[in-house]
Amino acid sequence: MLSVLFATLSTAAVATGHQAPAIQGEEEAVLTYAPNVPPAITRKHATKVIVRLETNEVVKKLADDVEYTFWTFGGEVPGKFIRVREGDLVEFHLSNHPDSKMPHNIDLHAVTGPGGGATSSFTVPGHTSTFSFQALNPGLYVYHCATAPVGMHIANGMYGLILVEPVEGLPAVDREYYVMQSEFYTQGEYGAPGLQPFSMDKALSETPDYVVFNGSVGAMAEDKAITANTGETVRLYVGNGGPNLVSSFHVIGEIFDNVFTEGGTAINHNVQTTLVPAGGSAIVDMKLEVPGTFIIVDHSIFRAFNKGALGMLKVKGEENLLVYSGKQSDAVYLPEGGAIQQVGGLAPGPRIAQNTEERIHFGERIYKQNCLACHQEAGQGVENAFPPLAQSDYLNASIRKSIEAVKNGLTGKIKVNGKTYNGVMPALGLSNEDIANVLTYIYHSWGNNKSVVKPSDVAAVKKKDH
Ligand code: HEC
Ligand SMILES: [Cu+2]
Repeated sequence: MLSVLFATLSTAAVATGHQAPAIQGEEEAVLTYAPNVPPAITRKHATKVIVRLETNEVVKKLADDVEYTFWTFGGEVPGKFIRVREGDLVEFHLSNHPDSKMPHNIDLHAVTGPGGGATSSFTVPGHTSTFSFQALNPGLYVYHCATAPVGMHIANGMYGLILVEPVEGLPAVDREYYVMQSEFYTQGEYGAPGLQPFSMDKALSETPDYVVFNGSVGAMAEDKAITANTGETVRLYVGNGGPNLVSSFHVIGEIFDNVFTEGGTAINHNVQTTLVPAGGSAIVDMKLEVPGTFIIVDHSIFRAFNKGALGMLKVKGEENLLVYSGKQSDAVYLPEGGAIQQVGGLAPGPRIAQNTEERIHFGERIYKQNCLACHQEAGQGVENAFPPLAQSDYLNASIRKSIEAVKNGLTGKIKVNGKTYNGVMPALGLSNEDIANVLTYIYHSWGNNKSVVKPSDVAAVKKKDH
């Protein structure tokens, strides 16, 4: 009787495929920047894989003459590619560079566990967090930062891919590449030169100025195109960081022989365009029969020719006139150049609070979007890193000093409720109206003194040039 029960139990465990295999040895993960992919895994057992990833905030090129302050996993967008095997125990070390202004964390969709690792990996600047997980399910998974305001961390570039190879491996191919789509929301229109700040308004209305592959316009085009030879099979690990748009992923002039739909186990064949959800993936294989330049696009086509979602696969080799005899020309596919045209009038300004109640209400939203990540949900702060706003003697002593902190940022030693802080609070570039609202909200929360701050009070405090 007992043995029957045992037999049933162990069959059930095998059937789910989720029982923990024995872990043998350990190794350091090889991580790569797009469009490169770490080498295929050849070992036949599960091991402990140590992954070390650093978050840092860097100014880089978004398009010709356009720069952006990217928040990154590893200094580039997308973040480094991670490759492990089903059953591996992943020991994850997330370090946040001391120069970062923001705390960051990581939610890996390959993790089975609350938040995908987010809470366990919350890391303030100059710290390292460690957590472990077992890669139970094979597939291609997105990872991203999930620190509030989550949308902003993702919009600024915090995403990448982790491949969990199935135990039996993936079908062999000749070349593999890493392609990740995402959007950027800038205050200027597409192509407006200079360092472009993030636009929360455009992010909320899901109207990006840029839709790109691998972090910037042209990152995978012309001399940076991915390459192959005729007769080879190429595999693309395709991810979509979003934050908002779904990608209609397509390679002009090719047909995907295999698509691991949504990065999972089911394989579809002979696919022209595959949907890649925001926060999702696909693996596509194609055999290359003829030479030429194959244009990689999001087939929501204005994004390709007017917002940057255009890459190239350059294939070298002998013509195969049986497969394709026509006169080839890239010209018809080349970007139609230029910036997108100006349509419509100016965006309406932010809503103006008419009374204290509205000020508190609007201010709560500003708090959640801009302050919560550091000062926390109930204004309690983070020990030794971010001072409390709840019952803060610093805050309650002087409206002017609080305005100064938010308007101009704050550095150097300050004392809050008897404890010394010596951190950096960034100037967040909020309008006078928003600063008045957020401070009024804070003064009316968590036992503070219920002061009301007006936009005219904020205007009266001098703005520092940075
Ligand atoms: C990136 C983290 C970060 C963000 C985001 C942030 N702060 Fe701060 N804040 C700090 C740090 C660090 C200090 C202490 C600076 C120092 O040591 O000089 C601080 C200090 C303050 C102080 C004065 C000290 C106190 O506790 O009373 C106020 C007021 C304040 N912040 C309000 C805000 C408001 C309002 C927002 C959102 C609009 C905000 N902060 C966003 C990190 C942050
Ligand atoms: Cu982040």
